[in-house]
Amino acid sequence: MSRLIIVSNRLPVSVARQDDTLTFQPSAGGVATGIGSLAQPTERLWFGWPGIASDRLGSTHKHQITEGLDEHGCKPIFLSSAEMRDYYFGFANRTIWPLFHYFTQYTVFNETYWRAYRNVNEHFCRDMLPLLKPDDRIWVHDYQLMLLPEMLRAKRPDAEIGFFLHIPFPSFELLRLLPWRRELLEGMLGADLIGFHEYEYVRHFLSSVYRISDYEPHLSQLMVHNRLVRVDAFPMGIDYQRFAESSRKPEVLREIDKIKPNEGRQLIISVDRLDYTKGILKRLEAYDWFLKQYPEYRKKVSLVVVAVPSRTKVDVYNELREQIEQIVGHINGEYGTLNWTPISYMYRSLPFDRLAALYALADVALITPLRDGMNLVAKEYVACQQDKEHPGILILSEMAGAASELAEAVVINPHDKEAIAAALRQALEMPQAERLRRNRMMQRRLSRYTVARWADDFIQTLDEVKTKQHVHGPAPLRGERRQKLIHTYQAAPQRLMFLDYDGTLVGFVKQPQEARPDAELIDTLKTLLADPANHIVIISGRDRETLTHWFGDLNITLIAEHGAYIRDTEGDWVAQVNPDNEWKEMTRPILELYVDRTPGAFIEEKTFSLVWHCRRSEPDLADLRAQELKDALMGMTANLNIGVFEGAKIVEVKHIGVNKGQAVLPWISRQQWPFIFVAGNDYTDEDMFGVMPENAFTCKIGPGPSRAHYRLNTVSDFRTLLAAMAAHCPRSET
Ligand code: ADQ
Repeated sequence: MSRLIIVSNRLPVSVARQDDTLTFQPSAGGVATGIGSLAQPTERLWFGWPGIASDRLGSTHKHQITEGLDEHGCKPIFLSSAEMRDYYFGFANRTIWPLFHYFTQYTVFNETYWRAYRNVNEHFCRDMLPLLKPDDRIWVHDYQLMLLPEMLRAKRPDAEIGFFLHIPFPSFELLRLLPWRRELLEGMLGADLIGFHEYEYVRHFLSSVYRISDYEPHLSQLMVHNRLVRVDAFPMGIDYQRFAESSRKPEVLREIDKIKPNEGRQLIISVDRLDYTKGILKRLEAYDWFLKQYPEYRKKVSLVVVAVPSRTKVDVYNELREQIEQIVGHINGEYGTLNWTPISYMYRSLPFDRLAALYALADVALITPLRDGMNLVAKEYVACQQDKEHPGILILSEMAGAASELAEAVVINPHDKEAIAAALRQALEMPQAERLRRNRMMQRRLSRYTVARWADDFIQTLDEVKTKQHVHGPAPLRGERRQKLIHTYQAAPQRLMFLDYDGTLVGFVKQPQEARPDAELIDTLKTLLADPANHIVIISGRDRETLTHWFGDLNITLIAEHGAYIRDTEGDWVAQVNPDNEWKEMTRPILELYVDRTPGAFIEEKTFSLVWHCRRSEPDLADLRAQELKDALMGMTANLNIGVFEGAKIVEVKHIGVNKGQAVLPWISRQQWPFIFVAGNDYTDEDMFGVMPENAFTCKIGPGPSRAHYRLNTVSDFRTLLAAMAAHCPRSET
């Protein structure tokens, strides 16, 4: 059975050192609980930082830590204090965290932090590789390790890799601020399945991929170097049973007795890590406003604020702590009396029993993050409302991922102190039956989609993606297949090769005229042509002038405009159909209209076709306009001898008798070729693949469905293959 490999910044076991003694303390975080109760029990191995900087450890300690963690199924990634400073407190928590939570004012762009982040991701990759087995499933977690999926993929192309982001994914407008945005996206796209808490984040991610990378998502799926990648929402749940049943535990009941407020006073709680994203300051301001606006509630309510210390090595967190303490002091000073303190403040982590007691006792939970990937506290609080006599009610920020699942809470905008004050009043006054009704609906949902279901769902979907990847599509041209091709090439006394140009021999550029062949390509072609056994045809959508200019000096056959013109090795260009171009004058005004309406679009004119390009335009607008243009052209060309085709960022109107399939037929039927090789990357090349005899090696360059038998991922892969063929030519052997 395959193992499950979990990777996260921290291990679920904390290692502490007192003098020379090491202690290992397992912590039941959400992910660990979910994985621990997977429906399908699997062998597990967890990689992460053990919690002590490696420069404080000698080799004996490291050895002891490795052995101690082994018993918990964990493998340590030892990181030094400098690595933690720049990678974790630097790039992860001073760059990604604030930016992804829309706090641009706290976002630091620092090259040193970025380098450390990349290096630490590489460090994880390096340490993991020797311990991985071929059929392991790897699940990488969170914003500290966004580059890791691609790094692992580079070394293990067939690995099954999932990635889950626990924080929000921001809109493109935010992500574009980041100088390393492309690297982060490419890093995540190394995974087969990318999960987020909410569909909103899926949408943002796909829209950024569309705008920043070269991949085009379709309905939450995209092809990355011929690998199907799925992106989906998996809202993380909680261990519902544990929280729902907690108030029956004697330890929790004892805690409840200890902290119960005075009879008749309602208890409001606020529980979070001390983080600016949680909106604690705004919450306190709103409480202040509430006491001012509704003085009748003074002495009738108490607010307990629990703030868990967090990232104390980052300045803004310390500043925030001071500000919170000041405002707590101010409110208590302003409204407090001898026997009433409006706010009790605790800056610490609480043991489970105490936390569960607080949840159970509180009449209202005031959870108002300014941004939050999910927010599990809100779910835990709802799960703990099992007392039918005194059910509590949740007030929740609409900016928390949890808000879409907890719609029966009193949902507020965390920046609107009037609304929060009004919500507090509404919650405190809410009749018991209404509280019960709302909680019941939320509890039903939370008890179904628990953290175990979440983990199961993710793993199952990951398996499905992996299965789907293997089902169809051209086979990768590597290993034995590649050897067979080279072997057939070597053995053949006559060889015929059809090579498309753009996207096959050279990569795409924004301006078509800039894609001229480089010296290396010309050299490879010359080497191949020096072998009299080779007959090479460059077959392109380009016009005659361009092809003559680029390849006119070579002893090569050229086919221009998708087969409209052919130039044999030494002859002139010969037209293959009669040019009848009246249709151009009819369709040109429509194409021009769509150029005017689409900034960045332009028209390319060829003898037998007109092409509308939108590669330089804003992608959503370009898609919309391409569809509109296609519809408009279809309507008017229905009775003419022309067709309308949509390709990669183009709409082309062309003479119907002209296509690459027709153009190559005479060569194929000329003789029995022991070796035919055809390479192309887009829809026009499919016509060639379709007419080839069974023994031909047809090769699609890049992602997407194809009639070709084989696939290479990139232009550079294809050029490496051409160079390998050239290496067997007579000229290179001398
Ligand atoms: P966090 O930002 O840490 O998590 P949250 O989801 O609320 O936020 O999880 C906090 C956890 O800490 C809860 O399980 C809670 O029980 C515990 N906790 C809170 N206060 C505590 C206290 N005083 N003592 C002990 N434990 C306490 C990040 C993202 C979230 C996302 C989670 C999970 O920021 O948006 O929901 O990961 O993906």
